[in-house]
Amino acid sequence: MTPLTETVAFRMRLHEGQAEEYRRRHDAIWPELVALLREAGVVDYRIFLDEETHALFAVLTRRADHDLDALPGHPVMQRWWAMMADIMDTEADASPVQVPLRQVFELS
Ligand code: RM4
Repeated sequence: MTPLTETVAFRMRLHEGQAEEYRRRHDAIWPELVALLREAGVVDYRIFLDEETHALFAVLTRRADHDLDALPGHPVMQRWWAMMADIMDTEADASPVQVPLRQVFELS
């Protein structure tokens, strides 16, 4: 049977000294961004910080029929990325630099 969800992970990088600010902004995440992520198929999304290296590890479970590939073109996503760009490593278009992570173990 085809699974209904899939979990992916990726790494981003926070600027040094911005942990509290990153937390603060995510505690106040815009309802319209939450709605957008949910509508695109995000079921569960967690971001962990390695305080030593400032690496952010995102673990995201999405519906197998998700529409996340359309997010970079969405104005709400673009506004969020522009707002976050001062505290994260970003690409030229202000999206965060995202390095995919390879799963090497699973117990579910
Ligand atoms: C992150 C970053 C990601 C976004 C989350 C909600 O800091 O901007 O791209 O998915 O916030």
